[in-house]
Amino acid sequence: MTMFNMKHAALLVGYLISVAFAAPDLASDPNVIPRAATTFSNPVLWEDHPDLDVFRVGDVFYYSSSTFAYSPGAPVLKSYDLVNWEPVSHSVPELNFGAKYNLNGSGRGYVKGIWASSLRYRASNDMFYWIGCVESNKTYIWTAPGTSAAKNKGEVANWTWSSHPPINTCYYDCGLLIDDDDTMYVAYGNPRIQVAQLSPDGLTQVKSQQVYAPSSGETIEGSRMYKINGTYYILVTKPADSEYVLKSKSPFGPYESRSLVSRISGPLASAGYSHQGGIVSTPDNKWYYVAFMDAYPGGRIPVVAPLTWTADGWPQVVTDNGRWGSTYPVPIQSNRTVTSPLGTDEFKSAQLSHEWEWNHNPDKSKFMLLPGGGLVLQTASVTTDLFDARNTLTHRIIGPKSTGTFRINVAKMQDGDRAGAILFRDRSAYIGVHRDRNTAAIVVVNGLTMAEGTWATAAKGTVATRGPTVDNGSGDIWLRIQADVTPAFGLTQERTATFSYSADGTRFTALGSPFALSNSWRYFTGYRYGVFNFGTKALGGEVVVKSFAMQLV
Ligand SMILES: *[C@@H]1O[C@H](CO)[C@@H](O)[C@H](O)[C@H]1NC(C)=O
Ligand SMILES: *[C@@H]1O[C@H](CO)[C@@H](O)[C@H](O)[C@H]1NC(C)=O
Ligand SMILES: *[C@@H]1O[C@H](CO)[C@@H](O)[C@H](O)[C@H]1NC(C)=O
Ligand SMILES: *[C@@H]1O[C@H](CO)[C@@H](O)[C@H](O)[C@H]1NC(C)=O
Ligand SMILES: *[C@@H]1O[C@H](CO)[C@@H](O)[C@H](O)[C@H]1NC(C)=O
Ligand SMILES: CC(=O)N[C@H]1CO[C@H](CO)[C@@H](O)[C@@H]1O
Repeated sequence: MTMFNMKHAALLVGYLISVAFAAPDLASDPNVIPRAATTFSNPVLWEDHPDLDVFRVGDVFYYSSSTFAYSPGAPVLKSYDLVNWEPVSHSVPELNFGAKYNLNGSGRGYVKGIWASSLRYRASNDMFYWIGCVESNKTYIWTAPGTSAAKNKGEVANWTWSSHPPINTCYYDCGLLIDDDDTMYVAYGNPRIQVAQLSPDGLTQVKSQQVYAPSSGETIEGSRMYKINGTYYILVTKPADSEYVLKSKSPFGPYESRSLVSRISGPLASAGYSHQGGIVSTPDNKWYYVAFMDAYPGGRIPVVAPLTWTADGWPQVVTDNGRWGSTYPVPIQSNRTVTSPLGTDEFKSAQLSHEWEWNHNPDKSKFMLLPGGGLVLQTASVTTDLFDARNTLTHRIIGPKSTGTFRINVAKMQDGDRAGAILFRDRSAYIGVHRDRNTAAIVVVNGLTMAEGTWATAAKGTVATRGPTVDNGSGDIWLRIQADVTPAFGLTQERTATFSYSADGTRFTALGSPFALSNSWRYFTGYRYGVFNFGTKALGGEVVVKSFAMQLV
């Protein structure tokens, strides 16, 4: 690995492919996403982006996903072709759901926070609306005004989000619809589906009523609401294996129901069924279903398939002999592209990119981006429990197999500080640096676990392997995790991750034994790469995260 900026290199290569077609050696590089292909492969973005809501403004597709206690929450992804996606904003810049989301003494929010929520654009007031129920009590609303999206064919120059007073009822798993006449509706509920009509400003409820209940007594949820050619549709999922379409002439029903997919196999082996999702059309009126599939240990990842419509207005998924296709023709041949998730981030912008989310709301006084590049992480908590430490910064893992490499300067760590690169989830392990008195040693720690269900810390982890000391010269150390997040449902053998370190960024030395990745879905969020720094004795120490590189292997 070199410190050459791979992200820009990948972009440049992508552009060359799109205009000139690829030289064979470039086309075979797994880190270059081909831009001018005529087919795409599923999953479209092998990253954990569950509970998706997808829609289009002009030429731009948008995708919102759920993030639980990670902060900022509810990333907004952008695409020109439904295949290549880049996070460009977060609808919830700070989790304003209560003190526990700060992780500083009032409990913690792991697995709570943002579940299935909804994002739509309202052209009449040029505003994006995000809405989501948190902890079964309240529905939170954030809006981004003044985006000029309608005027600029979907492009948004300025995402500035502000919060509004919550609605004091839970729109569980909600889906927004902005009707042709500009009335706003929300479909929600489990297992009975309700539709609420909102006030003209979209910020309070006018009325709400039940519109559908499954006769079978099945659990259904994950509502997504549409109006297409004068007909109302609500898509709902039966977790975690099917999707139904509800259809009516009125937003308040009565709704008829049909299956869209039921236990459809493919496109990946040893994964769950593609199910919960939404539908979206291209400017030339071709329709697509974007669903997610459970693919633990990686999380829930998006897959795309074309739709056709019956003469009486029911959507049908185009399958590959009954299976979800591994490949389909690309929805749109666009000469515009988005930034690849692969490559190196040297933290050179004034703000963190939207690839990053903290484990909870961060202590903003304890990190800063340096003008010349680099992220300073001062210790923000004194604790012996990493799950209690503030300011752990996480990044989704791209699958099926990738490396995440942090270059960290540890010269200013203090006695008792712990910093490093973690595989962050409810069953975690890390390669890091433990500074005790004058010695900073490289260690692999495993066995950090939260108790399933309560998410209280069950074990704080132990040093499994001790490596060399690092206090050499500049104090830069490269810490690498290589993770295999290929889905492994029903397999007795768990996927593993390995750890290595380097003093020069080129020659890496493995440390510790492979760490087995949990396939359980209960924590919902899949494994992430993360970087952390906390004190066990006192505040005052710091590390500088100089770069993070993610590469497929
Ligand atoms: C973005 O929009 C916000 C709110 O409308 C405004 O305060 C801010 O100045 C805008 N920023 C830019 C760069 O236009
Ligand atoms: C909606 O109506 C238009 C015009 O009649 C038609 O071309 C299109 O196929 C219809 N779309 C759907 C999803 O039924
Ligand atoms: C991209 O396509 C658009 C519309 O087809 C065209 O106007 C534009 O010139 C193209 N841009 C490039 C860089 O090829
Ligand atoms: C917890 O963190 C938040 C946000 O950083 C801050 O406003 C609040 O004062 C902190 N509370 C305590 C008890 O430190
Ligand atoms: C630091 O120097 C010591 C002593 O020369 C050496 O044993 C150790 O491997 C070095 N650490 C790294 C990370 O290179
Ligand atoms: C955060 C919060 O207020 N949670 C409450 C939501 O409602 C349930 C029961 O209705 C309470 O138990 C929670 O404390």
